[in-house]
Amino acid sequence: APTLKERLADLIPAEIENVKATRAEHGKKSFGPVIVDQLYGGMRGLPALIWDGSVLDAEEGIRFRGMTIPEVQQALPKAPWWVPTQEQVNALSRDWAARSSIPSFVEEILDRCPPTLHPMSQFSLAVTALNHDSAFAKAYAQGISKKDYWQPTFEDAMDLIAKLPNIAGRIFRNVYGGGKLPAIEADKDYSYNLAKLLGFADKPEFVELLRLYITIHSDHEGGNVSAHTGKLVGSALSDPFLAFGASLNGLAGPLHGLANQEVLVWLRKMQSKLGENPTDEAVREYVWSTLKAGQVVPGYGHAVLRKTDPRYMAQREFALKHLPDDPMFKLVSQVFNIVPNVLLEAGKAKNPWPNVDAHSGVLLTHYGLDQMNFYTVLFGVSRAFGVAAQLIWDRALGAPIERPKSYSTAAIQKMFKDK
Ligand code: FCX
Repeated sequence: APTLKERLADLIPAEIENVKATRAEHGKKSFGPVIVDQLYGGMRGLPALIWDGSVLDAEEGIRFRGMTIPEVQQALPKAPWWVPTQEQVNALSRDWAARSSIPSFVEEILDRCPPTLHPMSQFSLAVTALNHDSAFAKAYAQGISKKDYWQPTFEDAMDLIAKLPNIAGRIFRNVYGGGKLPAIEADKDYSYNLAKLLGFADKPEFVELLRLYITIHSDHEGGNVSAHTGKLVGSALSDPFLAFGASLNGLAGPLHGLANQEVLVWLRKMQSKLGENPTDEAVREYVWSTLKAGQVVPGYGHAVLRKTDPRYMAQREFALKHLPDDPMFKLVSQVFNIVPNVLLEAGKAKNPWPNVDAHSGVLLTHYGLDQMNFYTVLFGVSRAFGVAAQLIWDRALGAPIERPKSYSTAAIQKMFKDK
């Protein structure tokens, strides 16, 4: 059975031809007009990127290489991302374990961070510092040919993914205690090892949760802030560590990945204000008070989705199966019944439905991982899979440096003066 790298080496030549043929046949075709509002409106809906790992449909949600989340769960009951056979899963797990240690200077950087520095900032520092040993940066300095870029990119991508549990585990223990980091086990899968480094390996249900968590957070097509940032920075031929470090800084924003932390903070505040078992009316008023204070309801709304996020539903199903009576899950469900109506009534949000972040924190809390400002680190570990995969493809297919055109307001006024 081929390794992941051998499989890629097989696929790349045909994909290069596929892209060539697609461009030859469709390269000059238009997607329709670009309107001025899209320049002012955060490029919403602007067709601008190629991203092969996953595609997001506004109604249906995410598909990974054509598969919905339930289909992925069906195909891979233990949901270890790509690999079809158990033998290949094991080989990949062993490969990641062998690559998992981080340089001692990176350990020192983390150990010197004050525990008050947000875990995401620590995470980004450490990932950026891994560029010290980048195979791509080294090969580039030695004059590697463009057609071979993907190979050291692949090595860096695998190193990146492999080293994240040790980085995340070290940050977790430095900030919240829990003693010395245990060793990664080469005969166990990635999620088990991540759980172990966080101190949760004795909870099989938590390990199962991490498998689901990592899969559903791994990729959400190319236009979201973390994915696009990684692709953009990678397009300058910055190596995968520099590119993914930049992704993490975007993921750390409250409108993106930090929302999972914000949701828990918001729920906790609600609990302390309203007490246990609040009435629907009290919750409704609390939601309104958030909106009236000029704040967003975290975990609700989406730039692309217009239905309940299937990533939310997958987590809800997990909760219904494993923790139906958890009081915080009950509150999350109650909020699910109330917030969409309030957002519709308020009339601003284009999508009143919950996204992935509305549910993840309550599951982690249930198993004792209640350190809320660590949550986005887990999102970041997961997102590495999607970003790293696209970085490999971008280098394999010779993606050029990104350079969209910007305009000044004066230029727009002049351009459309008499139109
Ligand atoms: N609560 C209150 N107001 C909301 C809202 C929410 N949950 N969602 C959108 N709105 C508001 C916007 O703030 C905007 O107000 P404005 O006209 O005064 O500027 C208006 O509704 C229209 O925004 P809309 O087009 O619907 O949404 P955007 O594409 O601009 O933004 C996000 C999408 C996700 C950023 C937005 O819905 C939001 O802020 N949600 C809360 C934060 C969150 O959950 N983020 C995580 C998203 C995601 F899944 C992830 O990346 O992890």
